[in-house]
Amino acid sequence: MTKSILKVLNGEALDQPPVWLMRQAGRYLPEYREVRSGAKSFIDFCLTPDKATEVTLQPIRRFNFDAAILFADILLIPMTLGRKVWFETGEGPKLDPLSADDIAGLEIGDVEAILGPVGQTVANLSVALPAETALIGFAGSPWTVATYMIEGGGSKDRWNARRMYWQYPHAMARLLDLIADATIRYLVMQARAGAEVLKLFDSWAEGLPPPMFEDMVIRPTRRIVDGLRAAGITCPVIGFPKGAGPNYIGYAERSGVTAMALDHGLNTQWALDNLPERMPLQGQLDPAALRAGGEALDAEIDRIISAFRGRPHIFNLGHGITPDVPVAHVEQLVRKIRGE
Ligand code: 1CP
Repeated sequence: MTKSILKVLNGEALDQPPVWLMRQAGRYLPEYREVRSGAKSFIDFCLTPDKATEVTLQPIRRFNFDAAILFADILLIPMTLGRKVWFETGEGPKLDPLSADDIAGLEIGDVEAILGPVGQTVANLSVALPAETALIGFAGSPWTVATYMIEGGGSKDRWNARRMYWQYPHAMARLLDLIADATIRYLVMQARAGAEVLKLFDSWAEGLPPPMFEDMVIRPTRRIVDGLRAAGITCPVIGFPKGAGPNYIGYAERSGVTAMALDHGLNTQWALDNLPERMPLQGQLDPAALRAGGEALDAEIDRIISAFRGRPHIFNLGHGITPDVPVAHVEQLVRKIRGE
């Protein structure tokens, strides 16, 4: 039996799309909060295989999603470049901001040792998951990871990272290559441990002018996909250049990814008309519609399913599930998609 998500990623259009949700393991689940509260820190939580395995399995037990996504975070990679990362409660991720001068001194450390516990989590999951559930590994895309490294955390408009691209292009190119090369090793490790699909999150791909989108998003993504293929990894790769708008076209043509995740702001009809007909597409429910629930949620699910009918489509949100979503709304979504 081929898992439904793997069928779609192989180009099949199914009558009933497979479904999983970005950030499906997380604070909207009481059982997640329970495990989280027992962890020393968020990074420690990500690097404790038993805990990470448990919270990855929680949404599968409750909702029987068609895929599990490894519990980890895109901000583990800066640690392999010798940078400190910590999470402050209520404030999100913190890093020491990186200057152009700092970049010259960066080196890739022992990725397989530093992130070895994540490999162990993947190995645990590949044994523990039900036979029909696909296992998705992931990493942040180099541009998005670089924005957090340069800014020292989240930021409103990624000003320092954008400025560094224009002002210190060589430093920026070096940083993206280093992140990409560390990410290749990290994803190779995940694939060898049992991840069947790999996803690249480029959460800050929005608002970049064409040359920058090419250099900062498309090329580094291509470098990762080529590196994986050169290492013999054949898994499908889902790219998520969130907010890319019309830049999704060049991304589809040149990044080398197998499939693309679409954010909820992208016009569905435009996507169907402009993106390759055979390319599997994932998305694109507004997380706020899931929060709202009720008839509006049902109607929006119907719209999305009908729009993508006849095309290879995986149902998902256009961005991560929010902590305020009632569990009952997720149950409603799964029932609706499965016609139960
Ligand atoms: O205290 C908590 O429980 C923190 C919440 C949380 C969770 C559940 C964070 C902090 N990370 C995660 C897990 C996580 N992050 C996963 C696990 C698997 C799943 O999806 O269930 C994944 C895939 C991510 C990816 C991630 N982390 C992204 C890309 C996707 C997206 O949402 O855009 C980004 C940008 C991050 C950084 C991050 N991690 C956590 C926070 C608060 C942030 C900052 C987000 C921001 O800057 O707005």
